[in-house]
Amino acid sequence: MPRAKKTNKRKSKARKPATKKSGARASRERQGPIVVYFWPTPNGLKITVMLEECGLPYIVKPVNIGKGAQFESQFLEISPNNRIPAIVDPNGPGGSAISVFESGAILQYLGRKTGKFYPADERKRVRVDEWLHWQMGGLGPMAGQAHHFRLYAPEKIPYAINRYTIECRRLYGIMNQRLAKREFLCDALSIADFACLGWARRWERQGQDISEFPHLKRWLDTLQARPATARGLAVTAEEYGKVDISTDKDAWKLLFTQGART
Ligand SMILES: N[C@@H](CCC(=O)N[C@@H](CS)C(=O)NCC(=O)O)C(=O)O
Repeated sequence: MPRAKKTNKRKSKARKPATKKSGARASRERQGPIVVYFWPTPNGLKITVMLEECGLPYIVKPVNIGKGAQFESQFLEISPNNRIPAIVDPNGPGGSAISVFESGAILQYLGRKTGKFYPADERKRVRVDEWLHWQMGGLGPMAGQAHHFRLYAPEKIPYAINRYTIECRRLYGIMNQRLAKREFLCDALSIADFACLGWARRWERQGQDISEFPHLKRWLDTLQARPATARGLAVTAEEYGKVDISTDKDAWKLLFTQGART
C-alpha cells in the first residue's frame, strides 16, 4: 500500500519556472494548488488520475468516510451531498476560488480548465459526455450496489447479489463491444476513460470474470500502464485500511443507515 500523499511535490517542483514570472502566473502560484477532498475509492481516484494526467499541482485532504468526516460542516459547505470527491480550485474562473462536487462535474471542470482530455469540438465533446454520463448513471451506481450487496450487506440476499452482478456483467459487455474497435471509449483518451477506470479495475469485487471481456481487459492494462494514471491510482490516505466497512459496525452504520438532514 503506497504511503499517504499530502502534496504533489514532484509536480510542484517540476513546474517551478526558472525565469521571471508574468503577473498572472505569479498570482496563480501564490493562490496555491487545487485542494482535493479525497478518500481512495473509485470516485476519489478518478480525480487524482485526472490531476496527475493533466500535470496540475494538488494537495490531498483526506475525508475519512468510515469515521464520519464527510458530515463536518466545513466539508458540507463545498459538498452538500456528504460525498467525496470535491475540489477547491483557488484559481477558478476570473481568478478567484471555486469549489466543485460530484466527480463527473469535477472531471468536466478540470477538462475545460486545462483543455485536456475533454475535446472542445462539440461533436467530440458530446461523445465524451455520453460515456461520462453512462458511467455516472450506470456503471458507477450498479457497481457500487454490487460491492454493497456482495461485500458489505450483513445478510447475503441472493436476489440483490444477482441483480447487480448481472447488470454489471451487461455493462461490461457494452464497454467491451465499444472497445473492440477503438483504443479508448471515445476518439482519444478522455475523462470518460478516467471515470470508468475507477470502477472497472475492481471487476473482481463485482463478481466479474475479466477473461470474458478481452477488449476491456486490454483497455484496463493500457490505462494502468500509463505512469500518470498509475500515480493517480496510488494516492491513498494514512488512515485508509484501518477501518474495514464489512466488519466495523460503527463505519457500517455511518455509511449505510444515513437519515435525512432537513
Ligand atoms: N455521484 C457521486 C458519488 C460519490 C460517492 O458515492 N462517494 C462515496 C465514496 S465512493 C462517499 O463519499 N461516501 C460517503 C457516504 O456515503 O457518506 C460522485 O460521483 O461524486
